This record gives sequence, C-alpha cells and structure tokens, in this order.
Amino acid sequence: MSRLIVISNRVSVPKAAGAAGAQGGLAVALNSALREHRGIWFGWSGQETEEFTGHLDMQRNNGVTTATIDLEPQDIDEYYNGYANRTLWPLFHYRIDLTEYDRNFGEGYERVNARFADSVGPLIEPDDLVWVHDYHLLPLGSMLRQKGVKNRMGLFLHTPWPPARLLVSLPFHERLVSSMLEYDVIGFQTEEWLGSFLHYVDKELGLDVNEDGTIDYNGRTIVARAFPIGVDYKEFVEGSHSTEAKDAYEHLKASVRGRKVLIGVDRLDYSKGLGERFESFNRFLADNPDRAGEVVLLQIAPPSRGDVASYQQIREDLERKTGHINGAHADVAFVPIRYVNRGYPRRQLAGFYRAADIGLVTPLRDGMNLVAKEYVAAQDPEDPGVLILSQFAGAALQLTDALLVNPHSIEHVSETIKRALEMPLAERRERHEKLLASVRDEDVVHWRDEFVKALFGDEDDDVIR
Ligand code: ADQ
Repeated sequence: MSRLIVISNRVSVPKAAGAAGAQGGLAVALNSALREHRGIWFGWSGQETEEFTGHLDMQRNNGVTTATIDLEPQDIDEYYNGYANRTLWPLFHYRIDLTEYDRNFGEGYERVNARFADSVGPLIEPDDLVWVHDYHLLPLGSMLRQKGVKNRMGLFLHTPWPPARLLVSLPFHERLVSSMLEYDVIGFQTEEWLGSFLHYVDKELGLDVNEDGTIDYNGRTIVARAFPIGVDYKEFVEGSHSTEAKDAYEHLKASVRGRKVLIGVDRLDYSKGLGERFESFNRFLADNPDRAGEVVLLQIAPPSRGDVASYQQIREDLERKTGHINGAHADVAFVPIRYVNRGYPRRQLAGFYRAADIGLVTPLRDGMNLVAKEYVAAQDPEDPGVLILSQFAGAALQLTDALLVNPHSIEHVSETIKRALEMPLAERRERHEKLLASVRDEDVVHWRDEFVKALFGDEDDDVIR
C-alpha cells in the first residue's frame, strides 16, 4: 500500500484516543487515513523563528507522523496574513473590494511555497501519494516537480473558485493557475466551482477541456473533479449522544426557559454573512412583535485571523450591531442575541445544535460549510429542527431540502425564520430525513476515499479501508 503524504498550511496534531471528539472532522478523517497508510502530515508549526532553517520537527502521535517547520515573521506576514488571507481568500469569496494586490505578498507566497517544497521534498519516497490542501499552497506541486518529484500529486481546494471575470483581476493569474496543472488531480467542493475553474482554463489559458472534465497539458492528463466534503457522521452522531452533549443541551434549554432557539456557529469571517444575519433577525423581531420575546439567537463566533484589518472591522461591526439590536429588543430579564466569541468542544456543540429549533447558516459565499451538515447530523429525528441555508454555500447543492435563502435579502431571511418557526412536525421530519440521508451517505470518509482513489488513478478500489 502506498504511503500518504498530506500537506497543508497547518497540521492538526492528533490527540490521544481519550480526547477523541475535540478535533474537527477533517483532522479525524485525515488522521485515520494517515494511520492506515503509515503516512506523514507536513505543514507550518504555527511558530515563528528568527531565521528560517528548514529544520523539521518530526513527531509521532497516536500512530501518525507529523513534520512541521517554523517560519520567519516576514513569511507569516506576506504569505499567511498577506497573500493567503488578504489576497486569495477575499478574491476566492468574490470580495474584490477587500482583495489587496501587493507585490511583496506574492513574493512571500512563492518563497514560502518554495520553503515547503525544500523541506517536504526529501521526505517523499517514490511510491508515496501526495495530497496538498487549500489556497495557501496552490503552486507547491509545481515546485515539487521542479525538484524532480514524479509522484502522483493531488490538490483539494476547500474554498470556492471564483468566476474568470474576477480572477483575471489578480496580477500573474495565468502563472498561478498554470502552476496548478502540475498536479494529477485537482479537487473542488462543488460542480459550480469546478465549472468556473474549467471555464478559466479554457478561456484564459486556451487549453482544451475534454468531455469528462480532464485537461490535457504538456503530455499529461489532469483530472479536475468535484469532491464535496462531508462531516464525520459516525463520530458526530455518537458525540451527540454523549454526556457532554446532553449536559450542553439541558443547560441551553434551561437557560432559554421555553423560548425557541436559533443557532449560528461560524468563524468570525466576513464571508459568513454574520452582519446580514443579525440584520435579518432584527427585521424578524421588528416585524413580529408578538413573537419577539419568544426567540433567542445564539451566535457562536470564535475570532479568526485577527491580524488582518478586515477581520477586526467585522468584529467591531458585529459588536455594534449586537448592542444595537439587544438595546432595542431586550428587557430586564431577556436579551434576544447571545453573541459568544469562543470555541466549544465538538460534543458540547452537538448538544447546542440539538437544542436549537433553527440552524441559521447564511454565508455570502462558502466553499462547502460543514456547520450546516453538523446541524442536520445532531438533530433528534423524531423532533428535528429546521435548517435555513444560504443558496451561496457549496452545501446548498446537496442539502436541497433545507429552506434555501438569499442571505443578502433581509426580508427573505426574516420571512423564512417565521416560516421555519411555524413549520409543522410532519414537514420538519420529511425534510430532515432527506437531509440526513445526504449527510450520512456523503460523509468525510466517503470524500477522503473518493479523493485518494482518484489520486491513485482509480486502479485500486481498496486503497484505504
Ligand atoms: P471554514 O470556513 O472554517 O472551513 P466550516 O465548513 O463551517 O467553515 O467549518 C468550520 C468548522 O469549525 C466546523 O466543523 C465547526 O463546527 C467548527 N467551529 C466553528 N465555530 C466553532 C466553535 N465556536 N467551537 C467549536 N467549533 C467550531 C473551510 C471552508 C468551508 C469548508 C471547510 C471544509 O471555508 O467552506 O466547508 O473548509 O472543507
């Protein structure tokens, strides 16, 4: 069996078995694949060093080997805070108004990708499969090829892929996208992002895209395909029956004293549509004064990327909006928005989801969105809550039985909240059953197996299990 080399910006070091459930589903799925493949997970340690040495910190934890490097402050500034999070992230989420085009960022991005290639290259043995993750590392494959790596290599992009009309605003976009064609497999979350990529390849690079979506380039055939990521269904359902989940459920239920709960769980990011969500909830309260005292919005939003100004801005915006809305609708014993800036262990989160009557998942643009799937997985099938989901999340292409909304339309979302609150049990059950089937059948293990199979070249069906 081939070894698997996973490469991503950061490495999620596996916890001891007893701490299972504290990690994200992606880390769990990749770690189990790495264990079975005797693989290595390589990436940045998250630590700074005065001068880059390329020193590899190799550790073995719970059957998985991790290899990490430290980066210089300038690297972190230009590559991570710069090109990754101030250029590519906003551009890939259709926010060219927030996209910064700074030559130093581009240079830092290439320098750090080259540093990744220098450091991980020597670890790669001839039969290894290389699986690279996300927008931080688009040119890594081509840099590894330049170092003579001939292995099968794949890239999975967790974000959307923007329309060609937006992407061409990026200086050197041809160079960036051409470099991606050194991978053997390029995976996207949905057919929509895949379509935008193929359109770009056809129109801007002038390459022929075959009927089956493959691309012929420099004598090689590249597979570009959609692999919608899922949640670790089994772990999540088990977790939602745990004591921690039950305690969290009881605690939240007791605290709202019979009121209906709407829940939002998102990294604090402008792509998640939190401002519009709060506005919509405000509209609902204003338009339905008879119900205003009966509903609570619990918004859990851990801060992220705090070194980037647009993230500081969104944080300030939300604090202002929360204060404003609570000021207008609260009374001495009740506030309508509970806004919490912290992370929770996954089992507690499962309990909160289960206690919520509505899952409010309204990103303006999202590669997939796992929260929508977690919300569905955590529900009681006998008395399930209602998922309100943005039509602009990748997940909307699979979760078509959710109440799909345009998150920019405050009225539409407000009316949909009302509809969800009034939805009869039979309809809730019927919708939930279909949603659950999709979340269960296309889970993270399925996603991983499909990708690794494609990376293998579809020759061996039994590559992982
Ligand atoms: P994200 O943009 O981070 O991921 P999402 O898919 O929603 O978005 O995943 C977030 C994860 O973090 C979920 O598993 C969620 O439970 C967890 N989380 C969020 N807030 C939390 C909190 N307060 N406490 C504990 N856990 C919390 C990127 C892309 C997405 C894509 C994923 C996976 O932007 O579109 O779905 O990668 O590919």
